[in-house]
Amino acid sequence: AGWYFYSNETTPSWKKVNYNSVYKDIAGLLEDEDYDDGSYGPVFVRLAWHASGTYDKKTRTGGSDGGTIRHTAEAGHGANNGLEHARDRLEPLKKQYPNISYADLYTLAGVVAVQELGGPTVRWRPGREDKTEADCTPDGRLPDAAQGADHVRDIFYRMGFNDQEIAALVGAHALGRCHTSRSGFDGPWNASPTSFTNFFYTELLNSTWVPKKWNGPFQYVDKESGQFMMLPADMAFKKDSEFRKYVEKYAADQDAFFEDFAKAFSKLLELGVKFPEDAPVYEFKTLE
Ligand code: HIF
Repeated sequence: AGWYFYSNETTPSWKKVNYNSVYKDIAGLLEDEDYDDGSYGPVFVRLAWHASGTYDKKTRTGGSDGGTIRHTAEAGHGANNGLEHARDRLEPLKKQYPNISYADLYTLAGVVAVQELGGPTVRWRPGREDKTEADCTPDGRLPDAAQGADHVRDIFYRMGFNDQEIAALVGAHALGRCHTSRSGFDGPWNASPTSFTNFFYTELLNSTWVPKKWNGPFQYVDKESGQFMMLPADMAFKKDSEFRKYVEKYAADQDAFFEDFAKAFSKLLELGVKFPEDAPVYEFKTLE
């Protein structure tokens, strides 16, 4: 006795965090009347997804584990433009809860945003560990919005999703907007970009989409008002008959969309993550 060099502290850092409390504090960061449509929720969802969507099932590389999206090497990928707004907004919480990993913080922020903007409960587990800049994935793993169904399938099959799951995920484009300063595209998908709804599907099917007349990248706007948009990759879900089956289902049945989205989004946030065996599954209660 007495010769142990290492500390006898054995509790891993992920166990020292009160995740219910982090959930509430992230929820408190959502609203800001000076940002976009008044909410950081949409960009939190995009951060969680871009942190996770680099996963490659063949090489078992990428994914949210490691929190590598915070490093300049990965943050600087073109697809990640604008995500500094989300990371900067969350940074004070990393100071407040030094034991949470960035990887857990960013994925949890996506869960909080989905739930607090009116979406389904998304099962989430803690225990991701942060890695170094050397673990960043190469550029090119996230989808290119200018392309169609074949490309969307290539990207999401690489992660291990099937057509039904891909079609369920894409409903998240009910949230937020495109920014010319980030992706080059412009506008929100519908009139309620801070509410999680099945409007992506209803708008896609029910509006007439015409090419936007402008000098920017090719995209669609709704013919009637010209205020709402679809990316070429979004339009693939209307044109491709296999995807369209699910689009029709989710447009008609919001509950089915919520249930399938929750499963697919939870799976996305866990791709490639080696969770500690005793990591509990959280189903956070939405506030109010
Ligand atoms: Fe997006 N997505 N996404 N996306 N995305 C953008 C914005 C958001 C694709 C491209 C874009 C998903 C899939 C795909 C969100 C969530 C998800 C933008 C605009 C582009 C170009 C960025 C900007 O200019 O600010 C493509 C090609 C995808 C494959 C089909 C996911 C399913 C829908 C996985 C997903 O969850 C959210 C939320 C936004 C809004 C961000 C904001 O700042 O408002």
